[in-house]
Amino acid sequence: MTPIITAFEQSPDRGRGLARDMPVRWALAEVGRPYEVRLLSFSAMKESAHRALHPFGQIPTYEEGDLALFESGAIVFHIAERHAGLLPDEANARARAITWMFAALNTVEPPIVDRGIAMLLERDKAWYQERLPILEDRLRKRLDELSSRLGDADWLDNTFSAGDLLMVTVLRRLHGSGVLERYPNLSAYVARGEARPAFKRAFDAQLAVFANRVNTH
Ligand SMILES: N[C@@H](CCC(=O)N[C@@H](CS)C(=O)NCC(=O)O)C(=O)O
Repeated sequence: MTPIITAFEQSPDRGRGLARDMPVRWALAEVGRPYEVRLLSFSAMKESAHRALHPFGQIPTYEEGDLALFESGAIVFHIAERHAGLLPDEANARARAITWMFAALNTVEPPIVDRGIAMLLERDKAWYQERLPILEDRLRKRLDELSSRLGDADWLDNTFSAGDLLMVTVLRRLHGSGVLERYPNLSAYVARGEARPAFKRAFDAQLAVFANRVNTH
């Protein structure tokens, strides 16, 4: 059965692959599974039909037969568990790869998103100039730690896994900020992820949605 995922009809990132359908598309491409996409407007996301699938009225969701999932990390985990290619077979290596999935979403993404939100939405607040250096420091600390753990390895734990897929996805949020460039090994790590054929297929698929929208409006 072909899974159906949801994505923005008009992504605010203008096709840069930052919306969270991107890791789901990438995971499906890595394991070689075709999928269908249901595009949603911002208002459709908040309607009850979609909220039945996603309690928070967001994208992405994943439907496969009578299974409906939300949360991009849980969806990537589901895909990785059901198909070969994203988690090692050996039990301990598999557990470590899953640990990196959580680390990406729970430990590395929050300081990236906090800084991004502050810069986007809080610039006009009286406390912005005081808060920004605090957020920058928190992010620097995390990236220092991640960079020193990665060292000159290609991937976080030997072979590419769903942990790398999510970590690269999270780090891509820093594109254009100048932050990633301070860490040559993390920049190279992200570039390595983006060079994977499955990443390119997923990226092109989400970009086509944006390009199609621009061309038809
Ligand atoms: N933790 C969720 C976050 C989902 C999320 O933030 N989705 C965004 C797009 S990347 C969204 O739907 N935003 C529109 C909204 O919240 O109204 C996940 O990883 O799936």
